Amino acid sequence: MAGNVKIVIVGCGISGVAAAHRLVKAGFQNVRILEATARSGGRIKTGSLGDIIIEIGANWIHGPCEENPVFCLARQYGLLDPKALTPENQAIDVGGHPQGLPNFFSSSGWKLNAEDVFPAQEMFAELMTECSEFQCQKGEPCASVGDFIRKEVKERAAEKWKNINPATRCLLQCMISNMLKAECSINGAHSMDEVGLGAFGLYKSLPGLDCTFPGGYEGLIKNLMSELPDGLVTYSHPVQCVHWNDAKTGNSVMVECEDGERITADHVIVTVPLGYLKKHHSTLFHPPLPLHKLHSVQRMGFGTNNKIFVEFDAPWWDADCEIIYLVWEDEDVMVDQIPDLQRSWIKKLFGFTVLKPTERYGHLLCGWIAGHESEYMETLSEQEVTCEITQLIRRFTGNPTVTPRRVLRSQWFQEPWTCGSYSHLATGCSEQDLDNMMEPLPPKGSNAPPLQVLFAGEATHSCFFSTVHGALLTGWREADRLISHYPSISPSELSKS
Ligand code: 6YU
Repeated sequence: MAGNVKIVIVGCGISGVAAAHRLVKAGFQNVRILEATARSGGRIKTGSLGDIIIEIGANWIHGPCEENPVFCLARQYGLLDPKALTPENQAIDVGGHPQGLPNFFSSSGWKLNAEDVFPAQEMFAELMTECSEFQCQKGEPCASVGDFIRKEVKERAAEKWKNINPATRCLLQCMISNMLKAECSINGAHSMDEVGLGAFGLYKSLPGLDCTFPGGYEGLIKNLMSELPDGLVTYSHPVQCVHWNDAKTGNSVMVECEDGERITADHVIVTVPLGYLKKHHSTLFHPPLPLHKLHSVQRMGFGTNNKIFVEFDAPWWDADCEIIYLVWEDEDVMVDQIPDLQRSWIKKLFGFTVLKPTERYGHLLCGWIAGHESEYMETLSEQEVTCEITQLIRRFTGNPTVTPRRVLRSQWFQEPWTCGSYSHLATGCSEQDLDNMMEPLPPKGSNAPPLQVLFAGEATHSCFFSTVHGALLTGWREADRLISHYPSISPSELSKS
């Protein structure tokens, strides 16, 4: 029975691979993935800088613990360093925010004392926790996280920082701007003014100190793919339109590819990124998406977060430093948007993470830049980006001769099959939008054959959106939806896999 059911999966990122893996294991033999690019992995993309392995896309396993399926698979495939496997590592709970020993540099070329900026960090952390709690309380006081942070810092600083001298208070507000920019990178948003306060708490972090894949994140994809039948994926085969609810094709769905090929299937699982969906929904589905689903696609946020790798011959940061923050001393207004994009886009880069261990990575930093400033950066030549980065570092270190050896940046906004980095819940979003995102077509209440088109991908997970584990779980979710739709698959057929 399962062998006769034809399933097409659009997209070979982790959600598409996970769906195929689950279906094949359950005995479905007629599964095919159509992928627009020449590779699998999507936003999991491992690259290199000389001999050094770097991640162009997803970086960490967020919350590596028993509940995290990416951690469990990576452990099973032997892809992690021993430290990440320890119970101590799995028990550390950082609430999904950047950790690590920091260095702070200011735009006038001074290294700042951590104690001097600590009151700003402490207040910001307290406010971020409060932001996550509105979901339970309802009746949030502002529409966006950015508005709430600014309003609360102004009020609380008047009381809490009243004995701090004006120059230091000004610096603390500049530090708040820096942390807002860091949040833009974490949330994949242009500005925290665009991230909804009421729905902010829907995102759930898992315990465990974030860890990386020493041999590259793509090792996860390669291992999963090695357990799939050869030829299951057709590469460089973009899907142009999914025809559903078409009386002419009976109960089937018809997938029209860019090269003109037409493939009929009983079910199609669409895993394209939300950025792509926002741009192409009107041509990707025929008939168009139902209005409630379309409005959720439009309401949900999908922004850009890029990396700029910068390699040096020698470090200018402390030996134990894990994260470098760049604090602009003219930003006491607590903003995360740069008005003069063309001249000052680099101000959006909030800082660098230091790649460790040094024996593996040398003196390599990863800079983080989100938003429209990041999208503008993508339009510049590598030489222009290198020049800006060099000037930035010379300014913040006060060292006019420090020169990067190599620079390499990601360009996720220009990636035609992704159109950005990952999703967030924008202002006006609620739990209902995530429910709408994952709802199959035809929608509930229709008399048409059910489960014609199913939706997976990070932007369809109710609490782990924007992550690899979220995306993987949505692939499994949609595979399970189909598996339970065919209860006649006998246990013996299941055990054959
Ligand atoms: C994580 C991390 N990480 C950094 C950067 C990026 C992302 N993420 P895919 O896009 O993979 O697959 C779809 C496929 O469809 C693709 O191959 C297309 O080519 C194809 N396609 C499109 N159109 C098609 C068509 N028409 N026909 C055929 N095929 C088509 N996640 O866990 N750890 O460190 C990071 C990071 C720079 C860009 C990340 C990270 C996000 C993940 O990469 C991403 O979710 C999944 O890979 C998506 O898989 P997929 O299958 O859905 O799509 C408090 C709070 C705040 C909330 N946020 C906190 C979490 C922060 C998230 N962290 C991100 C940080 C980094 C650094």
